[in-house]
Amino acid sequence: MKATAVANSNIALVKYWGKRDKKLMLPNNGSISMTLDGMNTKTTVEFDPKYEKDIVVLNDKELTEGEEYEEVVGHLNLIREMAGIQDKAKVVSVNNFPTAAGLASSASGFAALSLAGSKAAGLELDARELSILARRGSGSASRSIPAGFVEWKRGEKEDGSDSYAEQIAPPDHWDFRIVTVITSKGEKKVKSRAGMAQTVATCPFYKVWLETVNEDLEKVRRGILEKDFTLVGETSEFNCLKMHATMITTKPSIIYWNPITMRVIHSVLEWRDSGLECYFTIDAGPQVKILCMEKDVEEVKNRLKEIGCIEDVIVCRPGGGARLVDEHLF
Ligand code: 2P0
Repeated sequence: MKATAVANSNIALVKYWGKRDKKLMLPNNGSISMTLDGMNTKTTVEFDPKYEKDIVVLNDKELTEGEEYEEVVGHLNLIREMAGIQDKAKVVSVNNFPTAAGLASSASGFAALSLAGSKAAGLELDARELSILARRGSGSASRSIPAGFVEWKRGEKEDGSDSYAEQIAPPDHWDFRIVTVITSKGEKKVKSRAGMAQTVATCPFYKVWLETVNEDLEKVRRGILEKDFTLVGETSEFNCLKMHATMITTKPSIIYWNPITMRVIHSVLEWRDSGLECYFTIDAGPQVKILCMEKDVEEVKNRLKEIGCIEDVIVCRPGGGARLVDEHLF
């Protein structure tokens, strides 16, 4: 009744922004992402009657209460319900990237917890069922189950059975890279979950987001399959700007960018004008993710050094999907 899984994080090229069902974590729109090689969460889960309550240890720190603890216990409850078991569990989880870096860990975290937890509970879920289970923990986690380039379908059904992520292309399909630029290590003020709910409730432009996102999905999907970097880059950057336009125009306004974020945005635009083809995307935080081809990674890194004030730079290639491993954490 013990299992360990590793899952990589992911970055969206077409963003998930807004829910149609908060309990089932059903999105208002589909999204496309790249699974990130090397940025992962490793999680061991053991169900055993010897545990009197659920024990949760994240990055060497035991949680006993609070939002994060309740979210993990909620997910364990889902797994227990599916497996028809009552035992409490011990969960130990570590990220190999600094959580303080302001990079999403809920995607890799709930993907790893879903795979390790379901296996430890005796369930044998297929990739679709695992993606649906991961989605219940955090929407973007559904996309961390498959490898490479991934699409999470919006789905139509009210029970969410058709809202899961599938691979568009495997990791070795394309030498596309994402260079994450850490502009601030501080905690962000508004979490994605609250930010998207506020956008749906108050942004006058949110309907335009929904009207135009399917076009972006079609272009990015086609661009990935045809390895058309210009199409993927232009569409992803524009999709990111549309999402941020909806964030900025909620009440109260949510502005995730800091002055360094702006400097990197302007730099990418200048570099592109000068012939270095790269694009940017930004999530619910101040970090900038630069999209480029492998051949240009060194040049992008060199130019970033000239900007100064940047905390850190992480280069990722397309990564593998969630997988079980033999070495447990306890
Ligand atoms: C994305 N984000 O597609 C978008 C872009 C943030 C901006 O998915 O409430 O942590 O747990 O489903 O998955 C972050 O949202 O939110 C996210 P919940 P989640 O990557």
